[in-house]
Amino acid sequence: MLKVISFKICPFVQRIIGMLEAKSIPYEIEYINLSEKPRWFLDISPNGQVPVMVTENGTALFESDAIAEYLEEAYPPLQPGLSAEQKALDRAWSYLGSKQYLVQCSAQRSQNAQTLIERTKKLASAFAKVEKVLAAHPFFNSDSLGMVDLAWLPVLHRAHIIQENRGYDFLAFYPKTKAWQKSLLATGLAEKSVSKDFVEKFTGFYLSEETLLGRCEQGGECNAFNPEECCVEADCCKTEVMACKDFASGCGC
Ligand SMILES: N[C@@H](CCC(=O)N[C@@H](CS)C(=O)NCC(=O)O)C(=O)O
Repeated sequence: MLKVISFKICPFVQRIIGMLEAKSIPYEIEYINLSEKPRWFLDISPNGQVPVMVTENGTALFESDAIAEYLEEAYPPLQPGLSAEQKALDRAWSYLGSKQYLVQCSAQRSQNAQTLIERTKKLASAFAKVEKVLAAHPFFNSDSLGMVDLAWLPVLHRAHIIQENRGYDFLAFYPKTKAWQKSLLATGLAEKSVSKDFVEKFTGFYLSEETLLGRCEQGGECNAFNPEECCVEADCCKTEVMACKDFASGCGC
């Protein structure tokens, strides 16, 4: 059976588990402590990072993009019959998604408003790109789930948890992306791709007293700002650190 070496709140792992679940491929998971990586893990993981996926042949695959592409090639495809061009496009949109994982992690860990604004802006520039190409399909470019959907699943799932718990919505100004998020969440893959205690672990780390989002109260003053209308036009994000309450009026201008 395939084995995935994992860390509970890692978005790169979530994408891979999402693929395994979407394709109904049996797998097992072993969680490790990243601050005390076991010797056996370091021996099989060139970068010392999760996910690592050990195949049926005992080969340790690493790098989530490579693992996702392996799963799509080695098992029945999610969307059969795609042209080489379409596959290349899907990979490109998937890479754009996986590049946002660390951007989102750092936005969620922001300790003050200015940092949250800067980091939300970075994330928003990726949402603006997908917003332009999303059409009238429930999923990224189709009526059925594909590679791009799974690459963005961790980002859209985490944005949803933040919004539910704190009212801060990274997608507030991207209605098509929001609809896409809704379709993805309706598949149930978000829950299936994480551990049972994921929300607790995730909010414990990203919504702790140490983070600005953690200190903002649900239904309180912390609203998402519109980076396009507010920051680009009014250039107001150059202001110094703002308090949580400044979000109430967009980005405080
Ligand atoms: N480029 C890697 C990134 C994976 C990654 O950053 N994993 C994090 C956990 S989310 C990790 O293992 N960090 C431990 C470390 O870098 O030492 C991939 O796509 O698989």
